[in-house]
Amino acid sequence: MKKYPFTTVEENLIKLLRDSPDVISGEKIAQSLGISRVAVWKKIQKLKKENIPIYACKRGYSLSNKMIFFKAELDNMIKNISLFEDYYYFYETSSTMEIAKELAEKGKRVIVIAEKQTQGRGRLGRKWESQEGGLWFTLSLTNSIPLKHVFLLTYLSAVATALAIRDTYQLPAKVKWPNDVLLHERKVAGILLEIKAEVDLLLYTLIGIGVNVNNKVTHKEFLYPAISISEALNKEVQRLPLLSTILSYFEKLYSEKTLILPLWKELSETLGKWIKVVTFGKEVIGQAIDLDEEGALLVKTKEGL
Ligand code: BT5
Repeated sequence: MKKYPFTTVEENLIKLLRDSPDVISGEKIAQSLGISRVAVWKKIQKLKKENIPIYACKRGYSLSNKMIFFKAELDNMIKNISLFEDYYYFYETSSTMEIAKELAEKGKRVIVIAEKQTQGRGRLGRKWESQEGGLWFTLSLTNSIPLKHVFLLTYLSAVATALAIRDTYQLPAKVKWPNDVLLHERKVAGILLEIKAEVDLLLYTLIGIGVNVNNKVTHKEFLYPAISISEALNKEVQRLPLLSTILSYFEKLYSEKTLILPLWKELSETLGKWIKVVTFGKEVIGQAIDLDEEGALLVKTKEGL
């Protein structure tokens, strides 16, 4: 499996298209990159085959999605993180959970990032819309943490994501039980935890994090109203600072697990509210009052706690 899909020439070609405000001719590209026009044409055909949205017209080429992570940026990001040994980046894939699972099966602790997922998933077989412009990634951990503490990783990831959104964009992100991050009472990010365990031994954990950044979220059929960072700020934003900040909070909280639940409570949109918890075949209505030390939500109902 390749960790980065583009060669240096392809990256330079993408950068050229990204930074050009207008269509750019094949001749100009050839000159800038120091390659022949035939070579430019071949590269463009290859990138189009990989679903990079390059459009061709009589006057030349343009790129419709300007959001692509470059190798040097990702190399730099991974250098500052010790929990994960490497990254894998895809322009388009089924789901980063699938790739991360394949790598975790081989014992790899990695970060898998994609610009676009064709089969992005949520919990309980739900669909996760993952168009270009968002931040979609999965972390695979093979470290042994006791199975009974695994639940903490969902809280940890939600807190890391909310804090990173606050730091990076100065937006008042909050956490909602059990796995959401909200902005202005709408869902801006979701966390998906998947594990493989044998009896009480944890083999690996996959943590999927999806943040609506520059992607559009207009779908009315979502369970909960959604929002993106760019919608909240009314402009497109950089995603790399967000990714790096999520990872550094992740690492910090992973090594100081006692901070996780207090921080979650501080950032919580849920505690104190009247809520309806829908579980398998059962609904509980009451006031959310606290989390217990195992992460369960304590709800005060007419019948008691
Ligand atoms: C989640 O599930 O919130 C977990 C989302 C995890 C996504 C990441 S992206 C990287 C990694 N790779 C994957 O394939 N998944 C992970 P859940 O609580 O079950 O919420 C799913 C529900 O949210 C759906 O049924 C929709 O109603 C709604 N939804 C779908 N896409 C959304 C989006 N982009 N923004 C907000 N809500 C969305």
